[in-house]
This record gives sequence, C-alpha cells and structure tokens, in this order.
Amino acid sequence: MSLQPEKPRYRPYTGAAAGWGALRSVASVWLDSKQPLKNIRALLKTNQNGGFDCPGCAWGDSPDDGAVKFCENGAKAVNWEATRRRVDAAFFARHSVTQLREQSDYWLEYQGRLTEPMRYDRVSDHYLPIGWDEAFALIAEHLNALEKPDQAEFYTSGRTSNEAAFLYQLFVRAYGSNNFPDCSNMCHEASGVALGESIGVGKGSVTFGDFALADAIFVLGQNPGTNHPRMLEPLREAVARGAQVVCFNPLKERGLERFQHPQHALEMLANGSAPLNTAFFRPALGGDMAAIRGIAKLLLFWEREAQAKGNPSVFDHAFIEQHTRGIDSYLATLDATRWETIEELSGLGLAELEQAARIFRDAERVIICWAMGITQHRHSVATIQEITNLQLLRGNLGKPGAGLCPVRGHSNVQGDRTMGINERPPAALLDALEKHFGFAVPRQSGHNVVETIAAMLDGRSKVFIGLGGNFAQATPDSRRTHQALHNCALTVQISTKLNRSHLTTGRDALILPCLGRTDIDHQPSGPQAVTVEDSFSMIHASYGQLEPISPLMRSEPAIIAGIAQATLGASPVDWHALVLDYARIRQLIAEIIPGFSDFEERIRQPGGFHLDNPAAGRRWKTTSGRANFITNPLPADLFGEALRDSARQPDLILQTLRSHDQYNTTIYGLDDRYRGVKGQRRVIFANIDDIRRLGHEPGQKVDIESLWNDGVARRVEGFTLLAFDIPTGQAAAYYPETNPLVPLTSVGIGSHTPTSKAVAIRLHAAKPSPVIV
Ligand SMILES: Nc1nc2c(c(=O)[nH]1)N[C@H]1C(S)=C(S)[C@@H](COP(=O)(O)OP(=O)(O)OC[C@H]3O[C@@H](n4cnc5c(=O)[nH]c(N)nc54)[C@H](O)[C@@H]3O)O[C@H]1N2
Ligand SMILES: Nc1nc2c(c(=O)[nH]1)N[C@H]1C(S)=C(S)[C@@H](COP(=O)(O)OP(=O)(O)OC[C@H]3O[C@@H](n4cnc5c(=O)[nH]c(N)nc54)[C@H](O)[C@@H]3O)O[C@H]1N2
Ligand SMILES: [Mo]
Repeated sequence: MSLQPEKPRYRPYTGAAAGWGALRSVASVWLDSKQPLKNIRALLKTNQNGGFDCPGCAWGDSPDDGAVKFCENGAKAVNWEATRRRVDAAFFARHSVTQLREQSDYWLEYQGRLTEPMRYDRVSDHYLPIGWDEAFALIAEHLNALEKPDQAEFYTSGRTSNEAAFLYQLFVRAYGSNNFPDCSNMCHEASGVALGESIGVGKGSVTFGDFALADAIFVLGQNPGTNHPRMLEPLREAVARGAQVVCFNPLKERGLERFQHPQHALEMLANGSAPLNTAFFRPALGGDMAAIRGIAKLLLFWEREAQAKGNPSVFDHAFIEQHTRGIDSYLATLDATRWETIEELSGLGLAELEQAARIFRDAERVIICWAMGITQHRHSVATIQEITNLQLLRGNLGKPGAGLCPVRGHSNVQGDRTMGINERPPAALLDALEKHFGFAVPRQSGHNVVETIAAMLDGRSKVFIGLGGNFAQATPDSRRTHQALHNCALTVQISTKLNRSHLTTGRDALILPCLGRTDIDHQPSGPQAVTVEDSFSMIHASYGQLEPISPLMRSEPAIIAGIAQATLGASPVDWHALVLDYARIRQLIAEIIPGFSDFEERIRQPGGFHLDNPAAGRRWKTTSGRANFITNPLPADLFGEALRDSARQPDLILQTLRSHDQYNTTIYGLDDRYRGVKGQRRVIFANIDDIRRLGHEPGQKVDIESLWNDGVARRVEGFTLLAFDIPTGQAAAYYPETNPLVPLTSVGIGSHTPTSKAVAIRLHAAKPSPVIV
C-alpha cells in the first residue's frame, strides 16, 4: 500500500468474499508495516490462548484449539497498530497543527505510532514535548478549577480493556461525574436499551456454539464480509449443512453472497466459492421493523389456521405462557396493522415477506443477528423490540441454537459497559462502589455523546478527555463537533495513532501516547495481561506480543492512574499500587462487578469464561419478571416531525457506511473491493434511475446537502456519483467523510444514537473546478 492512490476506478466486483483478494489486500498492508516478519509471528497469536485479543471487531472465537483465528481485516488492524513508524517530537517540530489539518485522515494515521506525550503550544501552533508528570499536573489543574465536576466530559472508545475501563469509571466517579459519552452511544446503544426492557439484559443471548445448531440465521443490517469477516465461516457452514441464512440488506453486499475460505486451499485453488445465504431481501432504509411485523402477522395467521384445523401450533405456547408478558396487546397490534402499511414501510412485497416468514416458521431454532443497519435509525429501539417479539412467539430464546445476537463493533465495547462506562449507571453499581470505597459517587445521569457535544458547544462543559477513539470524526455534525472541541479549555487525547481529534484542540491540548493490544505491557510485577469481553459475553485475557517502540509510551491503566493521583490527591484508592500488577485491578472488579468472582483464576482457563446471561437461562431481570412483548407503533417516517412540514423534500435518503479498507475513522486504504471502488472515498452510490431523474450523470461530481429543521446549513462537496445496485430513493456514502451531514439533533428515540443510516439529502451539481491552462 502506498500513499499514492491508484487512479480512481469503479468496476463492479465479481469475485467471492475473502479468498485471494483478501490475501492480496493483507499483503500490501503487511509489507508496509516496516516489520512484516515480526508481525506475522504476532498475527499467529491473534485470539489464541496466551496471545492477544484481535483489536478488530468483537466477533467471538471458535473454541477449537489451533484454529487460525484472524481474518483479512483483523490482519490489517494488527499491522496498522504494530508499525515502527513514529510520530514523535521531531515529527511535530516539522509540521504545524494548521499544516496537519490539511492532510487526509488516511495520511494522518499512516504516519505511525504516537511515541511521547505532547502539549499544544498556541503561539507556535506546534505540539511540543511535555513530561508525564507535568501533563498529569496540567489535567489536574484544569479539572480542579472547574466549578463542578459535570463540566468535564470523559469519552471512551471500545478498544479500552476491562482493567482500564474499570479504573477510568472509578476515577471519574470519585472525581464526581457520570459524564461517560462512549462509542456505544453511536453504535449498539439501541440494542442495550431495547433488550434491557424486553428481556432484562442489554446483551446478546447466544454463544459461538449456537451458530452450529441453528436451523436458520437471520442477518439484518450488517455487512460481515467487511466488518466481521470471521462470521462468514459459521454462515458458510450453516448453508453447507442445509440451514437457512436469510439476509435483510438494501445492498447486495458481496460479503453476504459468496465466500472463499482462505484456509481451505482447495476452494481457493479451484477458485470455487461457497454460497453464504439462502434468501436475500432488500428492504427500504429503516424498513426492517415493518418487515418483522409482517412476518409476525403471517405467523399469527398460520397459528389461527393450525388451531382451526387442529394442526400443531406455530407459536410456542408453553414458553409464552410460562415466560412472557404482554402477548395479547402485541397480537391485537398485529391484527390492527394493515398489509398496505407493512408493504409501504418495509419496501418488500407480501410474497417476499411470506418467503421469509415460512423460513422462520419452519426452523426449530433461529438466531437473529443485527448491526448498524438496524441500530442507527430513529426507531431502532422499537425495531429491536419487534425482533425480540418475533423470537418470543416461537420460544427462540434461551434454547440451544436460537437467540438474539446484536453483533458488537469494537473489540471490547461490550466489556466497557460491563465495567461501568455508562452515563446512566445502574444503581447497584453505584451502591457497590460507595460501599467498597467509602466515598459518595454522583447519582444523577451524565452526558451521552450528543449531550456532550451540545454541552461543549454552549460552554457548559470545558474539559474533554478521550480514552481512545477519534471523537472529532466519529461523531455527527462534524463542523459543530469541531467547534465544540475548540470551545474547551482543555482537550486530552489518550491514543495510539495520530488523528483529527488531536488537531481539533481546546485552548490547551494534550496527546498522551498509549500502548495498544499488540504491545507488551511491562510493569514492575512483569508483563501484564488485560481482559476483554466479546459479543458472546466470553471474557478472556490478552497478552501483548511486541516490544513497544518507545519507552515513553504508557499503558492506559498507568495513564488513568496518573491522572487520578494528580487530580484527587489523597484518596481511598492507591492508584499507583493497582498498576504495579493488574491482578489487583481484577481483584477489585471481582469484588464489585457481578459475575467476576474468581476472575483471576478463571481467565487462566483456555478460552476464558462465559459471563452469565440470565436471559439465556430464561431468567428475566425485567420489571415484570418475564420477557416482555413490547408493542410499539410502526414509524410514520424516518424523520419524525423534523421534515414533515418542510417545503423542501429530500432527493434521496442517505445511509453512511464503512468501506472495506477502513476501521471506523481509521482509513487503511482507498479501495472498497467488494463494491468495486478503487483509489477513492469521496463517492456516493445511487440508483441509475435516480441519477437520471435528478438530472445528473454517473461519474459526475456533486455536492451533498442535508435537510433538517434547525436552520443550520450542512454540506459536503465534490463527491463522485456512482451508479450502483441500490433500491431507488436510497443513497450510500462513506463515514466519516459524510458526518458533516448528520444533524446533531437527529437521534434515535430512547437511544440518542445519531441516525447515521437515514439522512435526508439533496444533490447539487458541483461547480466545475477552474480549468488551468
Ligand atoms: N474492518 C472493519 N471491521 C469493523 C469496523 C470497521 O470499520 N472496519 N467497525 C466495527 C464497528 S465499531 C462496528 S459497529 C461494526 C459495524 O458493522 P456493520 O453494521 O456491518 O457496518 P456498516 O458499514 O455501518 O454496515 C451497515 C450495513 O447495514 C446495511 N443497512 C443500512 N441501513 C439499513 C437498513 O435500514 N436496513 C437493513 N436491513 N440494512 C441496512 C448497509 O447496507 C450495510 O450493509 O463493525 C466493526 N468491525
Ligand atoms: N456517520 C457515521 N458515523 C459513525 C458511524 C457510522 O456508521 N456512520 N459508526 C459509529 C460507530 S458504530 C462507532 S463504534 C464510532 C467509532 O468511534 P471511535 O471509537 O471514537 O473511533 P475509531 O475510529 O474507532 O478511533 C480510532 C482511533 O482510536 C485510537 N486507538 C486505536 N487503538 C487504541 C487503543 O488501544 N487505545 C487507545 N487509547 N486508543 C486507540 C487511535 O488513535 C485511532 O486513531 O463511530 C460512529 N460514527
Ligand atoms: Mo461501533
């Protein structure tokens, strides 16, 4: 891979997912890391016992020993972190912050690892080196100068280990705030909220082994070929053994269609590939809730038919009777919902819904998986509760081979929540902290991501600390978010690599370089393990494998301890002692977080241990003590009141998604192999009929404007229109380039998640660039 992009090209992809194309793509990133051999050794330790947890996605591992447990995109993530390129004091001396802002996100992260603490100097517009103790003292000074602790914001991204997350929440609560915006607010928040109300636990109910037992696997709003490649293997196996794999996605994602297994030499040599799905449905954006309701309505129809004819029931009456509440009102709503409404909102015809419903009905055990195509809409919580209702009708919860599976994003985003990174913390956690440490912790809710941005924008919050991530780019409404960060008195970024958040500074700003998952974490008691939790609630240890490239980098726990010690002074917690040996942090976790007793012993078991999920054992921690059928109205439209009276109607509805060569805001390359795009990212996919209807031509440059009712102009410029196999009325473009279009106040009901998968847009022919003669 080089920084010189190939000539931009666009040609639909015809190969299978993974396979040779994946190997080529990995090889280019690999050779570029400056230490290819070491990284190959490291890679073989990915997700193995005694190795490190892949810093890529949160998909769980096969319990089989010896299996190769990494994928193309995991390999890229490892190499990206394990580079020997350095962003050090000399680098910052060469480049002013203003100059760096001119560079692309791709260029910025490509420069290498951050190796020493730096402080922004406004006079010279450069970052200058600062000692760790001075940096901690500066943070303490700012935090202690605030009128109240709630004027500071403490962001977390989901790579943070359990140990670091636990220390972070302990420090922030001891300091006096619950302001924990985190990446989950933009990601699976809706899953947590919906499942919490429906089944009493905001997590998925299945484990890896369930996939081998399922008769049908439904995959909704997810692109595993790119974002969870290790999931392709169980899907392929399911199809091979005759199970059904049913996809709902407006885009015919290549990674959901065919799969070539990199570890099956024959399949690759023969250039054969295995099918990945048995049925594929292409709903309207946000149409899944109506589609699920249609399936449930058909089940009810068949149930009545069975009763009339004396045939076996379609519903699992024993389960419903013993374990659920609220079915009557749900069935009444199914009767009251008209087929016309279902077809219109879902974008699917009755025949398609019937096909899906038959597969669902005929499967004894069904797993339903979903990701951002479901969670980043206005009515995501309602959609996930509708999915849950469907599963409850047939008792597809708490039995082998069946259940609910929100496929999580960041490798430890689920664990961070378990550790208490939560702006609306459960009372039991706060009680346990107070009882154990003897200090009062704040009880009022803190800020989530969009509340944090609003508070910084209007000056209510003045200090921002980011434990990982790239707040400036990952959040919506980029221009306003950048302004919000600029308004701060202090911004602190604890990071592995340079990104735009380091260049979007407060009046004072710090970069604190930390160790990543691949680095050996040396502490006085020896190299440390950290722990993580995957999508299946498996907790296991991760041991870094590579010598850190700079002695000045510190571990996340050490950095948090440094900030805590400087800010709180005398405190009942001996922060530094905890960092000498992370087993001491795990001891505290074992004492405070339910389910972690004998933590230290249990992570020594190969594969780690499973955190009990009451719903998977049909124990319901809901207010009713049962699993709840929750009846929500179907959404009247994707935008609520916001655009209803608007004189200006959108040209298209835009979803913002990931390309194959990115990890969130980290851009590894400019190709999107499975969608046929090469050498470019500023593209927008649309249906040829829409392109023509709107008076444009494929290949033309357009500016994109989004519509909202708050009088703020939102626009991005110079995007190439690509004719794509996408339903009419829809468009798709990459995140983060299109984040300036996502309005801060367009959020999910009950989840507050930015509606990144439904943005009302208009297209304008871009002004031709001046011809230089
Ligand atoms: N390589 C790589 N791996 C990653 C990431 C990465 O960026 N790169 N990111 C990680 C993170 S944090 C996350 S959260 C996950 C994200 O994993 P995904 O959720 O797979 O990510 P997106 O690219 O946002 O893809 C959304 C998919 O939903 C579809 N979709 C959009 N709207 C709708 C809708 O209304 N209905 C339906 N049925 N489908 C819809 C889109 O067409 C697309 O296929 O991946 C994780 N893993
Ligand atoms: N429009 C739109 N916006 C979205 C989304 C979308 O689909 N569309 N998806 C949303 C989702 S699902 C998510 S999860 C968020 C992601 O939001 P974030 O988690 O904030 O973003 P990332 O791009 O994952 O963060 C990358 C940075 O993390 C730092 N980093 C990497 N590894 C480590 C580590 O081990 N420790 C520390 N301290 N730092 C590290 C590096 O400096 C790197 O530059 O974005 C959201 N934003
Ligand atoms: Mo995510």
